[in-house]
Amino acid sequence: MNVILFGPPNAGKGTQAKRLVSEYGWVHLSTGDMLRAARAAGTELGKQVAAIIDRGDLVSDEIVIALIEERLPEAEKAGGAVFDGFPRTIAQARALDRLMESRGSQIDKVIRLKVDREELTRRVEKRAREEGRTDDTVEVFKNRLDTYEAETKPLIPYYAGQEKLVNVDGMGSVDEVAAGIDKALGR
Ligand code: B4P
Repeated sequence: MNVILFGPPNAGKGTQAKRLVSEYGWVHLSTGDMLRAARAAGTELGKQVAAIIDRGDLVSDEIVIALIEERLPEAEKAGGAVFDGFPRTIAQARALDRLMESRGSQIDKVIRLKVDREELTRRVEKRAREEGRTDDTVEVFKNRLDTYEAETKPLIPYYAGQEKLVNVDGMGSVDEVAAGIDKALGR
């Protein structure tokens, strides 16, 4: 099973991805986590992307596609992947389709977490207190939301056209959202 968790910044994709991975043994493919790890390790890539992440802009398609491609064999061995925060542009989605097809695989479901703007802003403030991420300020969050509207939202019709998109209410508690995702996955 290959699942994409889709939604605006702070919708809870990472939170739900971790739960799916521990429940079903799939591999967690979070481009956000991979980029933050590169930054923490001080690699060339980490240095290249730090300012982009801090502004709330998107890192180049080429970089994130290469990060994902590298991890696909691991996901195949595990019998499934949860894509978290990827794809975020139409170019990334097309590249992912091509990669999966070339490996005799495919995306099975795209779970869209629906959360309104007020709740997303509340969660930024919460995560800023708990994790101290450099992109968790209200100002950067506004830019991330604008970027989502312009670059990522067009993926909704893209995956609806492939009949893979399922809307899940992301406004409830973590457990309530998890139950909605399980239902959408038929589990
Ligand atoms: P990401 O790491 O993907 O960040 P995210 O969208 O903010 O997080 P998510 O939706 O996973 O929210 P979370 O579970 O943490 O991206 C960071 C940056 O990396 C991007 O801005 C970009 O620069 C770069 N990047 C990443 N992928 C890229 C790509 N493909 N292409 C280009 N650039 C890319 O939850 C948020 C908070 O809410 C947490 O505090 C959590 O505890 C809380 N929460 C979660 N569920 C809740 C619930 N049900 N109720 C109450 N609180 C909840």
